[in-house]
Formats: sequence, C-alpha cells, structure tokens
Amino acid sequence: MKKFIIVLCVVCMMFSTMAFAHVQYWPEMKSGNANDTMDTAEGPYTLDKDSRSVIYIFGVASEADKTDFYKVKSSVSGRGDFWIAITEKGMNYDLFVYDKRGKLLGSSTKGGDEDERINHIYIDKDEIYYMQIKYISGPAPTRPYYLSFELIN
Ligand SMILES: [Ca+2]
Ligand SMILES: [Ca+2]
Repeated sequence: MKKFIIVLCVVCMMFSTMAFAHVQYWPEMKSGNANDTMDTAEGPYTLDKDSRSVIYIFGVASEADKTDFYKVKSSVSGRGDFWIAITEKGMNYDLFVYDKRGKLLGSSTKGGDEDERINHIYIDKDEIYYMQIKYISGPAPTRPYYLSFELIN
C-alpha cells in the first residue's frame, strides 16, 4: 500500500510538472495583471519582414484579469491586420489598436464568441503600436486566445 501511495505521488508530481510546462506558453498566466495598461504592455514583439510576417501571442483574459496590452512594431512599413481568434465557446473578447500616443486606430467589438478583426491599419516602420484585449463576458477560461499581428506590404 505504501508503495502504491509513493507511485501515486510520483504520478501526481509528473502531472503538476506537465501542467506547469503548459503554462509557460501562456504569457498572461505568468504576468497576471501586470500588462493591464499601455505603460505596462508586454513587448515590443517585433516583426522582421525578412524572417516572418505574422506574430502570434497566446494569452488569457477573464473576470479576474479583464484586459491585456501588447506592444508590437515592424521593421518595414505596410498594412497591418490584427486578429483575435477565440477558442472558447461563449467567450466574448473585444480588440482595440492604438498608436504610440494612445490614439485609437481601430476597434472590433462583435457580440458572442465571434473572432475580432481590425484590418488595413497603416503601420509605420519602427513605430510602437498597442493591441488591447478586453474580456467582456464568458466562462472561466480553460484555453488561451490567439492574437495575431500580420503585416502586408
Ligand atoms: Ca492582464
Ligand atoms: Ca467581442
């Protein structure tokens, strides 16, 4: 019986380690409320057109942590498309994009669990832009949102 309990403990430890490893892919799970304002936005995540033209960010927003800000920039100018893919049924997030001065450039505020998109935003090279995710309503999250910033030039 003692042996069984030890084996059970080892299995539990393995599961908790695996759960922790998974959490590492969720920036918001690490930062909590740390990225709730423009001043404390995560990033900048930089697009280098030579290597890739899309940035993906995974995060979680919820009743307990209602908003996340991210900074992005690009090494070349072009047209920016922003997209939040909602993977959780019934989860309503909204998406906003601002320039470096905090001026609102675009918003996408559909109801329900529809994805949000903001397209055709002119992106000046090497300038900071802010993306904001807002939790509007929905269940306690069990999986992250996928946020992307794509540059077309
Ligand atoms: Ca947050
Ligand atoms: Ca929405």
